[in-house]
Amino acid sequence: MPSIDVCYSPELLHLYELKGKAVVAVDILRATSTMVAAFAHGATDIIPVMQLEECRGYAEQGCLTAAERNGIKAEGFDLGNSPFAYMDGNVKGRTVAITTTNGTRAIRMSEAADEIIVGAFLNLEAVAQHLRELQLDVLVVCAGWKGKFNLEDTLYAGALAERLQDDFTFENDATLASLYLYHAAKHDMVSFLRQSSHVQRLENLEIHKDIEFCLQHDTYDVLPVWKKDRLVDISLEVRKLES
Ligand code: 3SL
Repeated sequence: MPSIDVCYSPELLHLYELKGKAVVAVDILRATSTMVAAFAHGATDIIPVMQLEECRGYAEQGCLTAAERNGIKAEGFDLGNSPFAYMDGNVKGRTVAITTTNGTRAIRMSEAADEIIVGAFLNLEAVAQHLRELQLDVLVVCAGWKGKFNLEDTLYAGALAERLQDDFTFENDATLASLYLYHAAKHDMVSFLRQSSHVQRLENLEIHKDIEFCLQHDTYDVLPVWKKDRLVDISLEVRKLES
């Protein structure tokens, strides 16, 4: 049986072997939730980058550019990091280059893995089903906040562990702790997260509806996977093969 393990921060990645593994990169509030929403609303591919300047450069190649720092849309970019900004047909058929404080960093720091999948509660079952088929050991890489632990990404790791518990072994206590936290939180995640640092940060920016949206389970079946230098939605390929 393959295993599932959880890395609570990209700063801890040096403790893990990524080769031979599938990484699920997660930044529930809000980067990976927003990427999933962008694919669900027709984005063709997403280029996650670490630096603002690099991201800005993609405008010359005809990409939409998106940037967030400390929860706020960075000046001079087409889009910020709210999932609702990607829903009015504006990203359909477009490539989006995006940089965020933590989420895009977690993705790019995982490049040594055999596969990188973008996870969110919004596409939880699509990711779980893909991992059951892939049969690789899994490492959930939580984006955290500036190198530190956060609750919402840990809850996602617990939710994924719950979905996979019959088909995967738990590699260590990080997976168990995530699962126990998820059990404690899952019936009312909005309340459970009320005291958490990033929810408080976002509430100060008055984006409560983003928080509620990002905590919804199984809204979309998109499956963003890293291919060469960008993320693409491979659920489209799977659907083509099945039809
Ligand atoms: O840190 C990140 O990558 C962002 O998702 C943070 S925020 O939700 O846009 O504040």
